[in-house]
Amino acid sequence: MGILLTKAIVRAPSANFATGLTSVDLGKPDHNVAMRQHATYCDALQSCGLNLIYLPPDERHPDSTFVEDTAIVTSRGAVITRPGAPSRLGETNEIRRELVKHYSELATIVEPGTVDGGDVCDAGDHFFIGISRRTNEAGAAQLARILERFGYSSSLIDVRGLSNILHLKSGMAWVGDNRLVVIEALSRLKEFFTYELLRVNSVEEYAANCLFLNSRIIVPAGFSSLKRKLEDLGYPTVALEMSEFQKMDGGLSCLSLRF
Ligand code: CIR
Repeated sequence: MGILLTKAIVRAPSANFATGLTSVDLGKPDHNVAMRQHATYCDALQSCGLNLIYLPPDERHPDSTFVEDTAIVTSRGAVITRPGAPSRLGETNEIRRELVKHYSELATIVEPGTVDGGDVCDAGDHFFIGISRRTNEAGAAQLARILERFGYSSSLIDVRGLSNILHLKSGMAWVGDNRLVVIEALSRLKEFFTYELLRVNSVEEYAANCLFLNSRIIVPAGFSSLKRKLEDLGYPTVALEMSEFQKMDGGLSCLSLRF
């Protein structure tokens, strides 16, 4: 089991959300549909017991709905990241203003380090930190030292040669106990040898970014094999439409900071 989560920070997509970064070719997102999907996402977090903190949409930063990338929030302290995409650097200012209200221990990733929260997978007392197109070695090393100060161990996983995923968590999720959901490309890593792996088949890779919240699992809609696998293991699941966020390279975890 994981620690009980009680709060989440969310931020609805800004009107210019479609001008954000993307590496996939799935068409332009529709802002109204994205707003509806975001609202349903917020309802689902609430139904898992979280109280939501809503930040206002931010047109200066079209990717700012993906709040997860701006901080690492743990039960012992938080870390403001330094996002790897230059257009996203300014997103951390308002996240810092919010997080100081909740944390006395607030660390910061500094130059030349870069870290996107999407590369950081919290697996209880251990963290997996991805080195990716967004998180560099310097940032990963800084984060590992900060987490150690908080009393957590970590391992670094270079995903650049493994797959073309944007972030480590585009290809994996921790679902409590000793279980990880993983895409095939990550399934042979020595760092995962001691875990029970729930493999996601190649047509369902997007669903690897699922969200374990107070014993339920939120999955993206339309990926029935993973959903069934999780239900067979006894997890209650909630499926959410994520099409408009998928078009912008975003998954379920990206849309909130949960603590
Ligand atoms: C970006 O490229 O930064 C955004 N369009 C998507 C960020 C997704 N975030 C995440 O996976 N944690």
